[in-house]
Amino acid sequence: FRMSEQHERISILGLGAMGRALAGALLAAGREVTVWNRTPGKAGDLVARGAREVSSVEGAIDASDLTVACLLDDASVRETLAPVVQKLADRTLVNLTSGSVRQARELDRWLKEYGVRFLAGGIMAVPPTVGTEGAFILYSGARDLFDRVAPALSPLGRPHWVGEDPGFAALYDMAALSGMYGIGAGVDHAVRMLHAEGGDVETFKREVLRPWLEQMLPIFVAGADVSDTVPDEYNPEMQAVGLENILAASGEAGVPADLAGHLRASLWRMRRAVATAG
Ligand code: FVH
Repeated sequence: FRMSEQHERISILGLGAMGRALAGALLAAGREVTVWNRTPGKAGDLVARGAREVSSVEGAIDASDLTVACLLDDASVRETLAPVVQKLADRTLVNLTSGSVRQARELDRWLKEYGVRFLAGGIMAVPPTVGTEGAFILYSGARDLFDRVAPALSPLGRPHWVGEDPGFAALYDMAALSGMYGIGAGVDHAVRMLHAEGGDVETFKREVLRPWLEQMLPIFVAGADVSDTVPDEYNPEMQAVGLENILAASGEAGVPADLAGHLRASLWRMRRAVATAG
C-alpha cells in the first residue's frame, strides 16, 4: 500500500470552533472523519455531512490510524490522552492544539515513550479560512512522517514542515502570533487616538490605516496575508490561553517581559471578557 492511503480515515479530538472547521474541511475533501468532543452535542451538521461521532476517545483512536487533537491547550491534551495513550502505540497523532515550545517537546518525549508516531502542528488559519487558499499548517517532527501525513491533511491548508524539532511548529506559530498581536496593539492605539481627538474612526481605518498597513506590511514580512477578524469565532478563553502561550514561549526564550506589554494588555482584556461572560 501507499502510506498516504492509510490516512484516508481521520479522527478529530475536539469540536470547538477550530475542530469543527477542521472536520468540515476534511469531509469536504472526501475523508472518512470520526469526531469526539468532551461535551457531547457539538458536532453540529458534521454528522449530517458524513462524520461519525463517537462518545469515547478510545472509539476515536480505534476508528482511524491518524488522530488529530485540536483542544484548548496542552493541559487538555494531556488530560484527554493520558488514560488512552497506550492505545496510540504504532498510530499517528497530530497535535494542532496551540501551546509553548517546551510543552510540544515534552509532549513529544512522553508520546514517544509509548511508541506513538507524533507530529506537532500550528494552525495558521482561523475557522472561516481553514481549507481556503491562504491557510497553511505548520508541522514539526520527523520529516518522513510529515511526508506520509501531509497528503491526508492537505485539505486543511497548505502543509508546511518547519523542522525535526517537535517544538518548532509552536515556535513559529507563537512568533507569528506575536507579530499579529503587535499589529493589533498598534491598531488599537491608533483607534484610541482617533477617539480622543474626535476623528472619524471608520473613515480613518478605510482611507488611511488600511492602505498604510498594506503599503508597510511587505516591508516587515514579505508576502504576508491579513485575514478579516470574525469576533464570534474567537472564544475569549481560547484567546486568553493563546496569549498565555505566547508569553510562555517568550519567557522560555528569556525575552524581556516589557517587550510583551501589548500581549499582557490583550490577555487582561480576554480574562475580563471571560469573567464578564461567566
Ligand atoms: N479559533 C481560532 O481562531 C484559533 C486559530 C489558530 C489555532 N487555534 C487553536 O486551536 C485550538 C482550539 O481552538 P478552538 O477555537 O476550537 O477553541 P474552542 O472553541 O474554545 O474549543 C476548545 C475545545 O477544547 C475542548 N476542551 C477544553 N478543555 C478540555 C479538557 N480538559 N479535556 C478535553 N477537551 C477539552 C473543548 O471541549 P468542550 O468544552 O466542548 O467539552 C473544545 O472542544 C486552540 O489550541 C487554539 O489556540 C484556534
